[in-house]
Amino acid sequence: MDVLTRIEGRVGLITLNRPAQMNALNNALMDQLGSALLAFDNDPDVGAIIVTGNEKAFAAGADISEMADMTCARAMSENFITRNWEMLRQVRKPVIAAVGGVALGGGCELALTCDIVIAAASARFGLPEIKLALLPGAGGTQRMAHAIGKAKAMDMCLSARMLDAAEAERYGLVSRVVPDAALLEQALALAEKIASFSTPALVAIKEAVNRTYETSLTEGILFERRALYARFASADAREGMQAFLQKRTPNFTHS
Ligand code: CO8
Repeated sequence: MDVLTRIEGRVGLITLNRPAQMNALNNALMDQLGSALLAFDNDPDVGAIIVTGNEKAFAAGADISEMADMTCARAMSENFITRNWEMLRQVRKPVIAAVGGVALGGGCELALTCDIVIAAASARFGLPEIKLALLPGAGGTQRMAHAIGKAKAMDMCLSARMLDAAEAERYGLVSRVVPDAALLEQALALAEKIASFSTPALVAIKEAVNRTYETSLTEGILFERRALYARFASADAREGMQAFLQKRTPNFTHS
């Protein structure tokens, strides 16, 4: 299998598993990744999802051997990239990328598609497609510019400059940098914490934050407000507020 899955507590863990190819993303891997993500998204016992690789590579980008003979006509007729990448956007629960080693090209775009990126101290991020006379094709030009601003995104895309983990954290691409050996443990701790909260509230927050990329401030604020009002119809919000007032731990039923 190119993708391994397991559940720890309320966390769905997905490990990319093509170590000999630095986890290069071919269609088979991406199809399995999409299926694994959707399965966890639909599993009521899972509250958060982690995508990770190994210590050398989160993923070194699109599989160049699969792409080398690609033609424009085939890319269009096979719906190259769109086919299995659009699935990632359908995932409603929080997804954490735990990045060790390189996240390059499509691998960097995969991390950018996740909701939170946590990086090992030795992780590196890059969009080196220019070296192949290509360009990012899974949202990298857009999401990187949103994540770190135009100047640095242009630098990465045009010069193939790589960021180390500390730079990536400083620029806002990564939310936490942890020692290499602690990556999975820290990612699981973060995911467990997130998954302990009310799943419908997490889904509402993810949807609202993502609105910022799609809409004006006025519309986004309206969207957020309606989402908050809807929370007042939920058992979990009632329980969360009662538990606070009664000085006890809330017992969320994810409803
Ligand atoms: N595709 C296919 N095979 C790869 C890839 C890749 N992207 N990256 C590494 N490999 C393979 C190597 O060919 C090598 O195989 P073998 O042992 O059979 O020769 C093996 O993995 C180990 O690689 P290296 O020997 O090169 O290991 P190094 O430690 O010297 O270097 C690097 C590691 C820096 C990761 C180097 O391999 C590298 O630069 N790889 C290419 C990175 C790259 O250019 N990525 C961008 C690809 S284009 C892209 O992602 C477009 C995105 C489009 C959307 C996504 C669609 C899925």
